[in-house]
Amino acid sequence: MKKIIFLMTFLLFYIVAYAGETFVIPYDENVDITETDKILTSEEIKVKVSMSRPAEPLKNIKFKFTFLDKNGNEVKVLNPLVKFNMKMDMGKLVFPLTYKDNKYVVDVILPKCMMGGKRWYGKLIFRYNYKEYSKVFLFDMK
Ligand SMILES: [Cu+2]
Repeated sequence: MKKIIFLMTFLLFYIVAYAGETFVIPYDENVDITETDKILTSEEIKVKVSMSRPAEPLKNIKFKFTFLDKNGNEVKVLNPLVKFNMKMDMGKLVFPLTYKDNKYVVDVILPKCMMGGKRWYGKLIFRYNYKEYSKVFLFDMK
């Protein structure tokens, strides 16, 4: 019995550690970067999102983010990171962004969906002017 409890506890810890965050949004063409770069807008800051295409599972995908203030000037942000997930939980996929040549970049390798799903969601999180922002975009894998 003790062994089983130990095993169950271990399994539970494993599941919790592996579980990612899902952030599914209804389809919105304005945030679909499958074919083209998009600009995610909000009152204070705009974010241009670029991706190397086509996006394929288990292959490197390069994401670039440019942050623009109200006047369209490029600005720096704090602690930018991007999370990825599908409708089903594909695990913890969190990547901090690196500032390079006036852009925030990250190279990502995403797993292959065992259920045959193609649609991925990205959640960009950063701080700007003492506020935390999060923006969700989506794309389909090839
Ligand atoms: Cu999946």
